[in-house]
Amino acid sequence: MTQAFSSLRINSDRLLDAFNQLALIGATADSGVDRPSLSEAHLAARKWLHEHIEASGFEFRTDGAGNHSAVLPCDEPSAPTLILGSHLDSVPNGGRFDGALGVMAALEVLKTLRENRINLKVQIEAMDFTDEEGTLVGLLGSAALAGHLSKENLEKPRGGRERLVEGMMRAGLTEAGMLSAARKPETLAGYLELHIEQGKRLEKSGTDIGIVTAIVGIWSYKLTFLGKADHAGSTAMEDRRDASLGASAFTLAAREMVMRDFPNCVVNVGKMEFAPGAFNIVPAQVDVSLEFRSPDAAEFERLNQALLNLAGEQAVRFGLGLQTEFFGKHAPSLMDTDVRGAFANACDELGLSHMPLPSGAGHDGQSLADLCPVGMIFVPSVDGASHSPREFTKWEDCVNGANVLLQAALRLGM
Ligand code: HGY
Ligand code: MN
Ligand code: MN
Repeated sequence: MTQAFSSLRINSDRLLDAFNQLALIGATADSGVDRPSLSEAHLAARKWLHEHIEASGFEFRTDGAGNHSAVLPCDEPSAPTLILGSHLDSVPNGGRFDGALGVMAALEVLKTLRENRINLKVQIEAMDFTDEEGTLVGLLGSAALAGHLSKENLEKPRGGRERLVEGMMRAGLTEAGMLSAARKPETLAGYLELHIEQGKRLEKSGTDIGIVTAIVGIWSYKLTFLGKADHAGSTAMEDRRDASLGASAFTLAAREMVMRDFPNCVVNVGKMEFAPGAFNIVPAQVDVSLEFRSPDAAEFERLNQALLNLAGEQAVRFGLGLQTEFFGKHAPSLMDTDVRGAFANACDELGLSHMPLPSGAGHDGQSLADLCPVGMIFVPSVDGASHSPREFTKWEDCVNGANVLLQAALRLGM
């Protein structure tokens, strides 16, 4: 990369202005955002992004999966594309930095490259991927772009088929469109993402930038514990087949087992739905939303079997039936060493401290890691908070991340 560009920096005020405008869309009272994928709020954010991209003078692009992007072409029309991106959808009642910072920083990099008339060897694209958070399917847009999305994923989405269909209708998307959004690997030069860490390691160590080494794999299930509805007052305790007992005992036992036997994995029960669901009815059915994560592909089979065995044991213990529905898996993926090197080199150039970090969060890069070189950087999360309105990253750290993204794009794109 020519030395001339090593002093190039993004425009912090312009990035902050765009970031703050976006944060108003779907904003919650406590400075978070509530923009589940393809919800009205998320589509309003996408409408704003579309208008902002065109008002900024870039070509706007969207595909069958609803991914939105700005394109800065290079002189060679047949050159591959370097994608910089993240996602504008949020978890319910989430934070305003998760995903949004990466999309806006990517767009700011394009603005900086263009106003400095820098012609790269690659097209460069700033991307907002659909449903990164998995309130519908999970990594939906990036999986579609990578050609990994299956009909099965759309027929049995972890967020429920009805919600997916409603979202697709709202957004004007079709299954056929989603399943035909794949890009040819040879058209992709790589994928870079700036993201908040969503943990405490950078803050605790006083490090400016995390250079991601690997992204964790994620498997999801719905476990259904089946008992018998009965009168909550007149049914003797010993006569009850109470589905809540199996669900609760499983949740506690799963946590203990993972902490004891799978120390580098995590397990989460994010939701329990009781039916019929009334004060005075013994629960007949409890649906448990189960997710578990490991950085090691081989470990998943062992963890999967151990958790299903545990669910079966708790069902038997309380005289319950058990049904399991598997919602698919995202494999763990290693980040590209050359991309990691470009990030490290950029940090050194910028005088920013950095450390290698595995990601306990899933990200769109894991959809693309088998197609092209993928890399991610993290910036510190205050108190490690994320997936909560408490999510916060200091603006100076956001700017640092955007400048590392810019300098890495120059190194990889020249
Ligand atoms: O759930 C995750 O790991 C990410 O925030 N989608
Ligand atoms: Mn995210
Ligand atoms: Mn997230």
